Amino acid sequence: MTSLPGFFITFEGIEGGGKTTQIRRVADRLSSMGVDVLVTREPGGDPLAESIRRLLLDPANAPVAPAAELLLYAAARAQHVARVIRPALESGRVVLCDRYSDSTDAYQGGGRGVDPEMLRTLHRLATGDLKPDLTLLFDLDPEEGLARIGTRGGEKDRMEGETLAFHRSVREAFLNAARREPERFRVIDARRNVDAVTDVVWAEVQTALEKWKIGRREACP
Ligand code: T5A
Repeated sequence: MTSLPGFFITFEGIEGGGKTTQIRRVADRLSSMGVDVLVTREPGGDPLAESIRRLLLDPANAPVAPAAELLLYAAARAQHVARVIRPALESGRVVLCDRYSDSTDAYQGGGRGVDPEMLRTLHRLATGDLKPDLTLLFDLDPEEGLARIGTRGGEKDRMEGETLAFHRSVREAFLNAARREPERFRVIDARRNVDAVTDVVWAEVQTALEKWKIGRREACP
């Protein structure tokens, strides 16, 4: 949990879980209520980090050595946290981030088999141990998620082109993370239709923000 004045929510899950759709809906609702909200994403969210994103997702760059992949995701995050996320939280904004360090644990840890201790060290370096206040994990079968991505058309990016076994390991790693930190994670059943998912997501966000506002009032009566 961050000790900064703002509130940090991350949206996580396998490909096609619907994070991007839901983050936009939450941002629209919060903005219409007058909440100062920042929407951002990983890898990306800053010009340098967006350049790294293009390198990472370009299928023409396959195969990428696992260590190179890990370090590029970490480099993008270090820049994003320092230049975008931390300043926004310091100024009291609500930050909605499409993927964050749990994606590294799931994809590079669960998917590629990078040692968890190594991941913890890199997170400390890249984020200064900045953790989300709330993480919404959009969970569904990878076959279904990849089928959704397929209906969008266009070329698959480098990660989407990984095997089904890889995506299954990633999903399992996300679910394990949620089991380890139940106070931070909320697992959302992403198989439901978009509006039904929004209802659940919105309820979770409202509850978390209410607690945050009460905490702020108690800190500065
Ligand atoms: N990565 C990322 C790492 O390996 N390590 C890291 O540290 C980080 C940060 C990022 C890639 O990088 C990897 C993970 C990823 O592979 P990306 O383009 O950001 O790449 O990929 P995603 O985050 O997976 O984003 P997508 O936009 O592709 O997928 P979303 O956000 O899960 O889904 P969304 O909302 O775009 O929806 C996908 C499709 O499904 C439909 C939508 O209309 C859309 O067509 N849809 C639904 N259909 C039916 N029912 C619902 N409930 C639906 N919700 C959405």
